[in-house]
Amino acid sequence: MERTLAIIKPDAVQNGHAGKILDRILAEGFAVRAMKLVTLTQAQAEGFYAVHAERPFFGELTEFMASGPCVPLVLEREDAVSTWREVIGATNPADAAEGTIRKQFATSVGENAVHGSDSAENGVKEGRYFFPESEIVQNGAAVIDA
Ligand code: DAT
Ligand code: MG
Repeated sequence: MERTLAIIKPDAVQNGHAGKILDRILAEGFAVRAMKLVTLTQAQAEGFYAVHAERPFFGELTEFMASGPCVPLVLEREDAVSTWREVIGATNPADAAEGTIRKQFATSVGENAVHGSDSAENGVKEGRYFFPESEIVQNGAAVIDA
């Protein structure tokens, strides 16, 4: 089993899409191992996206991520990272395939509804950024076959 970190970003929460996105997560066979509603501080948003610190959009990105409540989730499934990346679609919603979450819910490249980790290693690392291991459940619902 592999873990990925998903975030339902502030635009999607604000626009009332969190429930629909959670339904999609479950329909795609992910087990939710941790979930919460939280408004990030600017410093927490900067820490999470530290890899993008030199990008021109870093300020815009981190201010957006701290602009309102978001929903980070630790998801588990076989091939969780690549499966979730497929379900969310391309970073820019203009390039996102039909049926992807970003195609359906993103408003712009900056405000693109959801996050997904880009590797199994980052999936674990990003999960720990939001949740201590004690808040990541190991029991509970079995993972549904895709
Ligand atoms: P992804 O979220 O698909 O992994 P990324 O890691 O390249 O994309 O970038 C992280 C976030 O930064 C992305 O979800 C939205 C924002 N971003 C990326 N490229 C951008 C751009 N050209 N202009 C504004 N925001 C951008
Ligand atoms: Mg990324």
